[in-house]
Amino acid sequence: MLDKSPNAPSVNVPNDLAAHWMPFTANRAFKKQPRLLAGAKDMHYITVDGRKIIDAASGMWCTNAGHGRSQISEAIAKMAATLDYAPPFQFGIPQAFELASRIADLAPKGLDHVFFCNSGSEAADTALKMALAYHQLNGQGSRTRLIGRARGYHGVGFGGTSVGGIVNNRKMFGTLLTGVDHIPATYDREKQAFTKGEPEYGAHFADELENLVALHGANTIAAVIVEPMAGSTGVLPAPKGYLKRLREITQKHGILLIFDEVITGYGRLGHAFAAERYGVLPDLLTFAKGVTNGAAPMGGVIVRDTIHDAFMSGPEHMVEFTHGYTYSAHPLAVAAGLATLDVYRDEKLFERAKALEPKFADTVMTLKGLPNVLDIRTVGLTAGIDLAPRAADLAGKRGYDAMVSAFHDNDLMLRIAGDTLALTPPLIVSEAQIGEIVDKVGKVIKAVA
Ligand code: PXG
Repeated sequence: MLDKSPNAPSVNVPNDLAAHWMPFTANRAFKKQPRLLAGAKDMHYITVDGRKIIDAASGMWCTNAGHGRSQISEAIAKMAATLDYAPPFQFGIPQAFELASRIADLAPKGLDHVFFCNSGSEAADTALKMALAYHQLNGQGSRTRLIGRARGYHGVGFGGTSVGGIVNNRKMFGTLLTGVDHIPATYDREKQAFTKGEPEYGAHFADELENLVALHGANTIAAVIVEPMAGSTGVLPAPKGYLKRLREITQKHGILLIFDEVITGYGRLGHAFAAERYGVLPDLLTFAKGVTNGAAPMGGVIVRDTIHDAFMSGPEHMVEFTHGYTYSAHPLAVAAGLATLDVYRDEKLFERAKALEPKFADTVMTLKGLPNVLDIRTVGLTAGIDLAPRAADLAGKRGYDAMVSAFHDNDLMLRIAGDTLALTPPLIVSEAQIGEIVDKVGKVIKAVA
């Protein structure tokens, strides 16, 4: 507890961790044995006690170009000194228009307009609201249902939580949005275990959408939102042909398709966006994280012409889409975004991810056979490693122990989703560093056996 007695110092530093209620964190366990970071450069974090930790998580799927990129920090510093803040409603900054054009250029042809916000959660909620409003404008206001997918993650807003399909993230929060339904997850361990890349089995999971259409009526469904590769739930790559089939079914029924590319965007799967990898054009595409290399909060939605244009009607002095954030296209985030895209382009990092994918997959697969390893999945520069739970009533404990062992005993940062370890290193990772990471993960897996 914070000591608020009159004689206590006004801030109980450096060891009082009580005031900061940490997000998505086991607060009590953390505060008993904190994992505190002080710096970062390239592939490494530096802890407060000066240890160098190899980052197998890109922070949190953010720093695709690695840490401490001076081009990005200098752009932020310059912008901070020049233009601290500019109102994004009814005013704008030239650089925001430039960034939007460059993002639209990176996106598949047909996705041409960019709406900025500050996070993946805001991007998901923005896309869902756009879908609902689009149908209203289009004379199809009965289309109000939103469809997500089991094991999907779309952030923590009420919209994203509602369409999300990770049960633990939903069950504390009441009724959420009404009219939401979910298609099943695409994972079947018996048929897919130890697959590199997209599994052969599972395109038919998309057909479940037809059942929801039959149940609810196409004329009540506004949009379907999916991650091309489900990240937070433990790295579930889309089965071959799955996304194409989802596109065909949504198109047939006039349902909008939203790709949540908060994780898959900006090179993670070897392309600017996963939509390109799969040759599937969604109607809306959300991004965040990698757009600024994590150096400033930013998210956004890339939108098809037809949808954007539907809004551009009515009196010209009127706001066309009654939605936005005080910090939409914040100057510091815009500066970070432009510098980040320069780095991605100049260092050909998306191509690099693609070239490294086979080596990464092969190296991670060498962990097969270690104690408790039930499955390993890889796609792009990402891998999920399922460990068996310690016991039926101890779900997530082995995974948690692995994260702790990685950080404290093996100088490794990884992400966990329950008992699944997720590896998602910066795209600058070298082949030797892939080997080093996998070697450390092997040690961690043995340590928690
Ligand atoms: N959509 C997707 C697909 C995401 O992965 C969000 C939306 C929400 O983004 P914000 O910026 O609001 O957090 C995410 C976030 C993990 C992990 O360890 C993943 C995320 C966040 C935190 C941890 O897998 N993804």
